[in-house]
Amino acid sequence: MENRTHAADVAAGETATVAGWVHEIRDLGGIAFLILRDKTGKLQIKFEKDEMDDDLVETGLGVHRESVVAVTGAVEEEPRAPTGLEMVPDSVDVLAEADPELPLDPSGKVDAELPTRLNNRTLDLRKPEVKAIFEIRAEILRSVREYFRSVGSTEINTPKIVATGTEGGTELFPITYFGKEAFMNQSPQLFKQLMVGSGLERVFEIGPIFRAEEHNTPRHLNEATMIDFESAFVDHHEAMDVCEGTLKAAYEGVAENCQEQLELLGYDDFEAPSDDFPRLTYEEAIERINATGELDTQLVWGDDLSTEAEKALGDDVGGHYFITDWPSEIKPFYIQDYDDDPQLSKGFDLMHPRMELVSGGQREHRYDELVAGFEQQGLDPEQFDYYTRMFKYGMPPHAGWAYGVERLVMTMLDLDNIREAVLFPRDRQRLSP
Ligand code: ATP
Ligand code: AMO
Repeated sequence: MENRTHAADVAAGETATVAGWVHEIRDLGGIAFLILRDKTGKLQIKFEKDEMDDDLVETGLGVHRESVVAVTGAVEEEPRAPTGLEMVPDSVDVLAEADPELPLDPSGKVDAELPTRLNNRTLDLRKPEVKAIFEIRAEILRSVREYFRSVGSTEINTPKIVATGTEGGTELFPITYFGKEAFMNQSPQLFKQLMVGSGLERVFEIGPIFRAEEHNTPRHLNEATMIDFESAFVDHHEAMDVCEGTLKAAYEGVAENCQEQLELLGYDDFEAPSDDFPRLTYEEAIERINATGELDTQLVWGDDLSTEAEKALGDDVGGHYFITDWPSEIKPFYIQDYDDDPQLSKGFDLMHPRMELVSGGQREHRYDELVAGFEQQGLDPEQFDYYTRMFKYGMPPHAGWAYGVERLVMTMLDLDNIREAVLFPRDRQRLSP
């Protein structure tokens, strides 16, 4: 619609055409109002029944809620209207009639459970506070891309149909690929590493990953979006610097450009973290967790951190923090170990007090050590030949990491369930919409 004006942009004294959804019809007898809603807000359309053409009144007031209409009329100042402006219509076009039985009330007056909301996501996203989550998500991705550009990183896209897994064999979705076994990609890990040995040196990817997680939790999805980073000629500490910078850039972008959305979500004191994130070694982390006294059984060196342990430490630290120097055994084959202590790896995690946000580390770039690592983890290096082969031809020292976008959105906005941060979540029960 060429001549369309958004609700928030109409000005008193002008004639305009607005188009959107019928949010509500309020009939007070002689006078009635159609409240029109579009992506920018709402506008009151006034119908004075005795003074207006009957057909116009019938069309404007006879239409069901959530129908799509275009209205042309004069805009006037009206202090009693919610926005201080109202429109006196000359014409009302019904562009799409809505069924009077709605599966979900987009005005938000009637609450709906999450499954109903997800089954009717289109209607759910007509609610400004739901839409706000996705506007913020888009701002996070915009700020992150801009930050990556500022540190000289090139955006790449890697295959999502692959021959091997990287993050442990059990979480793969198998598919048939012209009669051969193939998988949906769990992580761009091996491809992004191959790129640091290419002329690109420093890369990032924002894309989907697929994990056949059996469990149903508020923080796991079967299809998630990852922000991956990998760079040649950096160690794990330099990679953590970029990781921290990325998170701060995301928060700063949202603080700067999403004021309206944050208000809708009830934040009046949203602040980007400014202090340096503490970097605890794994050993310090378990000591600190044990000292909280929150766990029934004390952790010993070599244990992975349970959800309870992560929570105890998160409460103790009180903000974002890194855990570095993990036991080699609980980190994947591609993470480099310390030469002087092979039990210890150069892997790290970035933690939010509520959960893990990022895994990363310095990578093993030496061919012989890499192949030995495969064997130690019971993997067949032959299967990964497409990857290991390139380590014979000049693979620089490198490090990198990956964020789960939904976990970033979820922790930033304090959402209870990760599904709130995805338009169309994929979980154990949900394959459509
Ligand atoms: P990722 O799987 O990507 O590494 P994550 O946060 O799920 O991210 P895990 O190592 O899988 O990391 O799990 C971290 C902690 O969460 C583990 O200690 C594990 O006990 C706990 N956890 C994993 N799955 C579940 C689950 N289904 N229910 C409760 N806790 C879980
Ligand atoms: P990892 O497996 O820890 O590391 O994944 C990185 C981050 O991705 C997010 N994430 C998920 N989010 C929602 N649902 C899931 N099922 C899910 N799985 C993972 C988490 C997690 O911290 N290749 C390494 C990264 C690297 O070393 O560069 C990897 O995939 O926020």
